[in-house]
Amino acid sequence: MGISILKGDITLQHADAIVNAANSSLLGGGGVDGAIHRAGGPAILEACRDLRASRYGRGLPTGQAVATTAGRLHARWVIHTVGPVHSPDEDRSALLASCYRESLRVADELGAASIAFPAVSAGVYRWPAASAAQIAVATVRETPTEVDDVRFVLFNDEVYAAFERALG
Ligand code: AR6
Repeated sequence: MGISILKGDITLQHADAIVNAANSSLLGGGGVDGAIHRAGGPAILEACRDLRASRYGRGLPTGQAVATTAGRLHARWVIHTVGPVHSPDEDRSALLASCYRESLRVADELGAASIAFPAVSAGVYRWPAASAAQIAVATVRETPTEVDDVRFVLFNDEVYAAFERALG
């Protein structure tokens, strides 16, 4: 498996799966979530509503992942995962690691060969960039997967630099 980092907008990626840093409602939001829904169009929200009605009436729990259509994105699937809100009082890093592990598990189930991840929790959920990057890179390295192209697509310079350092 190859891991690469790129600077830019994840909605422009061509990949089998694009990961969304969603919230439990699965009904959209700001940040990368808003960008994915805007670029991918209404089919994604429709699929999320169906998931709410069928499997996730109480929302998608933090640390889990689920796939939908990618709508108009240059991808086959969007994999929605819910990162933890960073807390200064409680170590929630296992939940952040779970987002990457579960996304790869879903990608394997789908047969995805390539996947693009944003820096889950590193925006609205306030996770410090260095720690977010370290957890993301370490978890992907440790997770057995059939996905052979893993990309981290980072939107801002600070987060990109943190991933560069984490990758070594
Ligand atoms: N492409 C790649 N990365 C992006 C893009 C983009 N188009 N836009 C933002 N980022 P965030 P979170 C980066 O806030 O912290 C939403 O409202 C951003 O700079 O999108 O997990 C959800 O609905 C940051 O580095 O996600 C939830 O309510 C990273 O993506 C909540 O925010 C993650 O920032 C989730 O918060």
